[in-house]
Amino acid sequence: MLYPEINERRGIIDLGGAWQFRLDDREHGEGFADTDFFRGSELIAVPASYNDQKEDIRFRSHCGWAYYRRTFTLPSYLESERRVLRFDAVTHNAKVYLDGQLIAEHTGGFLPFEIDITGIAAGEEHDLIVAADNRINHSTLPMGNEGGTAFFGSDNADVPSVIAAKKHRKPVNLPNFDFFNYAGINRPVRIYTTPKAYINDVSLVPSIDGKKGIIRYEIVTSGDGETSIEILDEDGKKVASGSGDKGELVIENANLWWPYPGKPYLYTAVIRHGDDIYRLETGIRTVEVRGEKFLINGKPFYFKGFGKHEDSAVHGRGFDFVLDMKDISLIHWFGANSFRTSHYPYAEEIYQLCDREGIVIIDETPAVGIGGTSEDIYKVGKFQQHHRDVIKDLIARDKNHPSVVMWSMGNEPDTVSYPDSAYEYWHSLYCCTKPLDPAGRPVTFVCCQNNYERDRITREMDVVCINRYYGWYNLSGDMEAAVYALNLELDFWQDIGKPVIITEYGADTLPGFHLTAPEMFSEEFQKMYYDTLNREFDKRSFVIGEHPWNFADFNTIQGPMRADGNRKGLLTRDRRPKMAAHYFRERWNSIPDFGYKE
Ligand code: BDP
Repeated sequence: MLYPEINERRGIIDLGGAWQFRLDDREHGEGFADTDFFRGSELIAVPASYNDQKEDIRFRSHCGWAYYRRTFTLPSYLESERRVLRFDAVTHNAKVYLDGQLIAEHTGGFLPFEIDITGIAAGEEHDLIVAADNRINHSTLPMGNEGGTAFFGSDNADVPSVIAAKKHRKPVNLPNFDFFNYAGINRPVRIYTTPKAYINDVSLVPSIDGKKGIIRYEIVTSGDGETSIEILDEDGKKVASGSGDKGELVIENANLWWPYPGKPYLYTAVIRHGDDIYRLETGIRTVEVRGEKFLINGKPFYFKGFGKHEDSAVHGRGFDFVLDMKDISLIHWFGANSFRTSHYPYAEEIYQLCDREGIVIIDETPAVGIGGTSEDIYKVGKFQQHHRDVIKDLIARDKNHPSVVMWSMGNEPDTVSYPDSAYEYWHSLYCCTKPLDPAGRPVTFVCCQNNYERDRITREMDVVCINRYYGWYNLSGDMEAAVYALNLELDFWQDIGKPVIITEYGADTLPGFHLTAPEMFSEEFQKMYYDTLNREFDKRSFVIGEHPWNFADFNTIQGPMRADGNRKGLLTRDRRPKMAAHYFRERWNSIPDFGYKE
């Protein structure tokens, strides 16, 4: 799906601002149909999560539908244009009503959906209502822990009074994941226009042949017209062109896209169909897994970076472009080169920034928390088709970004309780993910600390991505034992012969808590923890990346294991460095992006 663009033939109307808003505790009663429904409403900012915008606990603890409403008038000069209403993300499930009619339903809270509204009159006022459902369960991604406990919850005791109280509880969301279940219209809502015959989709697949850059293209259009494509260099000079909806373009002496501090060179593809025009930035670079290496443009790359979150004060998980800009600046400050969109697809704007700033992305689906049941989740869960749809939509959205180098199908599913079911599930998902990407990027999923001998599927991924908490959740505080255990496990992975990225490791740390003898939660411990483990990773040539968990502190559900959220950030939630941030800055600035461990 193409990102909306303003140009000589396309326009955008932004529907952000203060919307009317009401929480509704009823099962989707379509309560808004009653004329009084919005009379008791409040105002809420769009785009943003609704949870932290008000001083009322109901906004944080809400479980169910929330309704948004606004009116808008389409300018009459748009009469002859095709008009599309686009939601970048409504979390998690959405229903959209225009002038009282249900015009769309969408499942999943982190990817865009759009509705052609050319049929509605220009020059007149229209009534738009969006219902957003934040409930999570065994059919949603991320997954809720139906009838169980929240991640790190304590109410799982076999105590009759607790069991009875749980039955009396009013509906609550029990996330089987460790981040706050921020909800609502989290990303922009826009109407964009195109001519009636238009460009629907574009795929650009780069490759390199000696000094030549090659771009294979495919353009999907609707309506009559001539289709063409031109490639412009950074000075606006045409370097290749083609016509028709498919073909191959050759750029002599091509400039390649390199991660920063190399130059992330971007060409602009100018696509035309009939009267329509669309411009897409594109980079020429290749990605390949060979033996124990991950190659970008044929050279072995070392991932220095983070697991992240879209999370900030007040906005929650709402789109925050200033924060994105700041985070990119901090990534450069660290001397890092990459991050994973843990644990869901991020807003499109940050991928565009990464294309320009030369930051490498591992792009993850919202499939987090698959498990948490006493029965086989792959048999009792009803998430399978949705998981496939989400992968398809994620790749369709992000396939053209040079910054995206690998797809992560999910984070920390249960792969050991029922290893055969897990194998069948993830193996078949892997097989159907591969062909969806015209560029054939590597595919992985991220495995939790588990019985790696029993886990049959992690070892089959193109890159083995493992989250490991030796010294924190395991062998807590005992770094000597942690190192011993880590090495036993690394010996196992060495024999597998694939590249391994440590996609998470970390220690909760309270900023300003200092100790002379480093113990858990102190800034000294966090630094010592990382330094100790990094020394071991450095000895292993097949460990091709380190992503500490987490870039910054982030919000979670309340619970006995979380005081004001997850504190494993190298930065505080407001982006101030802890001691370990300075440590990583020094380390990463002395590690090359390419050829480390050669
Ligand atoms: C891992 C999860 C991550 C958590 C982290 C932690 O992938 O989402 O936040 O552990 O516990 O299990 O800090």
